[in-house]
Amino acid sequence: MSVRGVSPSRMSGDQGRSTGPTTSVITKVKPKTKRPNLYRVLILNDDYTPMEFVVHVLEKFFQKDAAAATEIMLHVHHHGIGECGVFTYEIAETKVTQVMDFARKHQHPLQCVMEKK
Ligand code: TYC
Repeated sequence: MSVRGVSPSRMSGDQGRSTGPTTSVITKVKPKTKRPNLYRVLILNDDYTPMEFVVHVLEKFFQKDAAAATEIMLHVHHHGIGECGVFTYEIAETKVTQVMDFARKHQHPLQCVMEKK
């Protein structure tokens, strides 16, 4: 021990840096990619919206070809509900709004909703 507890090496300008044995802190780098929350966009059956209109919606807003759109429309017609696609929150919300606005503009009661996967 030296003057007032300061070791001799620190009295000559080492600014408090260690003069002793080297120690190391090992840090683990965690890969930080997170999977986004995903949402299903669904359409609901009703008694009034024409089948051709639903097929058109699936082609226009969900990039389905005629065969895929017809298959989804018939599934909804027979089972009451069906999936148009799976998207991140903002995209799903946009699709729902686009479909609801388009249906209202054409005075059809078609309903479109999203649900968390
Ligand atoms: N059920 C409608 C009819 O018979 C057709 C239809 C299908 C409506 C799917 C909505 O999401 C729907 N005209």
